[in-house]
Amino acid sequence: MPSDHQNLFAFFEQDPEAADKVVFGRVSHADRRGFLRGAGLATMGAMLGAAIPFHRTMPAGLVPVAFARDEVLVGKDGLILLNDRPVNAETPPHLLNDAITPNDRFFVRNNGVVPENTSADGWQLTIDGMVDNPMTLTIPELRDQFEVVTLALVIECGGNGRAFFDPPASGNQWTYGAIGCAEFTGVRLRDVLQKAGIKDGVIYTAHEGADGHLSGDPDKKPISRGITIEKALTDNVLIAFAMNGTNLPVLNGAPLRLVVPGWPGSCSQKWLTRIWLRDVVHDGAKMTGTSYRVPNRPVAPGEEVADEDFEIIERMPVKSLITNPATGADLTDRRVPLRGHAYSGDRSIRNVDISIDFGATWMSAELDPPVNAGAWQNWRLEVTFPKAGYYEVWSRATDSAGEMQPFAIAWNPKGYLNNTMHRVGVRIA
Ligand SMILES: Nc1nc2c(c(=O)[nH]1)N[C@H]1C(S)=C(S)[C@@H](COP(=O)(O)O)O[C@H]1N2
Ligand SMILES: [Mo]
Repeated sequence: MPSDHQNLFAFFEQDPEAADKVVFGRVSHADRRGFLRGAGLATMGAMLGAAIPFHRTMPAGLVPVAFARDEVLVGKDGLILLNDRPVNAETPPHLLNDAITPNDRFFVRNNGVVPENTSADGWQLTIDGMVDNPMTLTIPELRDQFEVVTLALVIECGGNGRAFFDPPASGNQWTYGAIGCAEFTGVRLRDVLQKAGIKDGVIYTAHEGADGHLSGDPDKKPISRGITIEKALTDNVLIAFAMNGTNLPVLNGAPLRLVVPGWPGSCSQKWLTRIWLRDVVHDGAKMTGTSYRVPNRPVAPGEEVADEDFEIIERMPVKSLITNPATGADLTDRRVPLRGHAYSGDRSIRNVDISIDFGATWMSAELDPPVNAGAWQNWRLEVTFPKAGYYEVWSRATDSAGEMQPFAIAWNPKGYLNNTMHRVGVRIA
């Protein structure tokens, strides 16, 4: 497949013949004279889970919408596919209404190709680099040799909210849903590194996973990021082998991943095979250049910024989400139970304020404490809209350091860290 195509739909537009081969690979060309039949029809029907009554008028080269989405989002429910190669899919905010995000609603951000083998049997994690005792551990060894903990932890992509940048920033056009908070079970990265023995002079970790580069070149890695050793030694950074009480989904890094709450999702290496310690800032794939970096000073929208003026993103900013009601909802009851979450990297949330009058007045929401550091905090507020009409609900969180969500985006060239207030539009009948 050409690497520049955005998704199967675009692929069909660009090169219907090639796309046809990829999608209907098991059907020989001679079998398909303009419409599906025989084995091709049966295969397609089986994949769709239903017969196709109008198969005679279904043109060759037409990819069923349902098929395109299901094929790449196995085990996911209601996610919006932004790209299928690599797979990138976000969760609409109203599907993030649960206190803990279920596995089938947890977003997917891949930079490369999912590894073929994601079985826990025989999976190995190597800890090396600047350590006294390099180690290779299986998942049962991790479980046996270290304390196993379960923590609710947020993972948010650094580019969440990029879709709202003007001028636009290239990259996945995430709106709100490149975020989730799940209960991860695993061992602390700190405990494993301490057992390996951290040598003097270590300043950074470096992470590697088993996924392949999009080019197919086995010598290239899709992504290899790291974190400061200080962050690595905090007590809620996990090497996780379970998510919400079950195996990690394949798309979310099965059988083993890092979870680095509060920092860009890219730090949370999936399909984890190696962590090495370094005495320099890690320079792996997507660590250098302008990847996951922002200017070290405020810049005007559209301003050119020299590469040396970028710095690595560490903690993620204060943010909130409205998860009920869904934007665009038509509501008949004027009393509406608003709900959502709020979070701020390495900090807690002090309060969440809600406006239903375009920011003229604000009401304080009821806010739960985090179940543990690194979890989002749930908030709720019942409001009564005064009369029928269109309203916007705005949410604005303030964190423990007093930082508050802004109204406007602090623009940066790569479209990271958009933490503007969440706005949801509703009509009251
Ligand atoms: N091995 C590997 N780990 C990875 C990635 C990847 O492409 N490969 N993507 C990273 C990015 S950019 C993000 S935002 C998170 C997303 O985690 P999720 O797909 O489980 O939601 O995984 C990170 N870990
Ligand atoms: Mo990301």
